[in-house]
Amino acid sequence: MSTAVQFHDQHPGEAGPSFRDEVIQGLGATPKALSPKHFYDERGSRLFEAICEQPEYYLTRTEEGILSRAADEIAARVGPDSLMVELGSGASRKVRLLLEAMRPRRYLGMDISRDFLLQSTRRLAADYPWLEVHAAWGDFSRRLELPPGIEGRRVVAFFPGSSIGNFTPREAEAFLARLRRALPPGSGALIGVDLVKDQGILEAAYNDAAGVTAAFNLNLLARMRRELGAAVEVDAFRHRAFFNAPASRIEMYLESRQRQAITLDGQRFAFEQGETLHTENSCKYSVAGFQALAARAGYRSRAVWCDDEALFSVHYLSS
Ligand code: AVJ
Repeated sequence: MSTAVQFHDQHPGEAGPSFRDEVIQGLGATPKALSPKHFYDERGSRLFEAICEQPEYYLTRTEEGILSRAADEIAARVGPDSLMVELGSGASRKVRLLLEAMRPRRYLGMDISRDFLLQSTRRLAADYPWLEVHAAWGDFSRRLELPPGIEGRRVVAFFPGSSIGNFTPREAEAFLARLRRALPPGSGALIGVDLVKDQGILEAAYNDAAGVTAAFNLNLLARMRRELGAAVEVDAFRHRAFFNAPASRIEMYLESRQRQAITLDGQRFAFEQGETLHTENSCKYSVAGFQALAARAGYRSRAVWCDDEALFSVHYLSS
């Protein structure tokens, strides 16, 4: 097998995921809000990797521990000769914990951050010469279909990191139903889901002492300036993250320190002092709550693995 990565554009003919349009729409909305998918330009993807290393951010290391320990069991459920599709593959780090045990035939990484995706999948292909590696650049919230020429009898979608928490429960259910229809019947899904827990632990994970999460959040404004030429005073905003217990989610905001405006394409978006731009929801589930959601989406829950402290869960579902 060559170490070349086969590249696929999921939105051919389009200008790329529409950051500009969505910023104009989101800043014009009441209340102001923007999808967290826009965090992940190259710099944002790197900052996210740094978040994963912070001592307060228990999610990554806990999930990695679960995957390492369950790799053989997961492999037994999925079976050999599979196609593994990773949604939001980022640095393609977690899949490495499964590859030797699972021995899939093909790996397809899907991500919105083009250069980051290419670098990561190239490294993966170099490190696993027996694996056929594909990279699909796109926004999987808009397009989930497998690129042409990639099929597999046994397909498993790998959606780690609790990225599914970025959807509201309603959206997550619709997304899983769409995923089920996009893949051949009998396909599996291996999904990492962060669990509800003590509010202090949750809030610390999104307010790390080193300020990496703050930098990640504020990078959204810097990205507007870099990529769109927006006039925006990044330092005039502050990072906010807290647990909304009734909604069972962490909410992140950029809060304006003063009365000011962001200008983009001749349009002026005014902020009052204290006014916020909502940038992320990160929903937290109980094991049973997530299994019920998956069932509503037409999936059967086949197995679930957790760490000893019940911080995080990994679910194996099949259609
Ligand atoms: C990638 C969506 C799982 O919600 O924990 C980390 C993103 N935001 N710190 C999360 C994130 C702030 C992360 N997910």
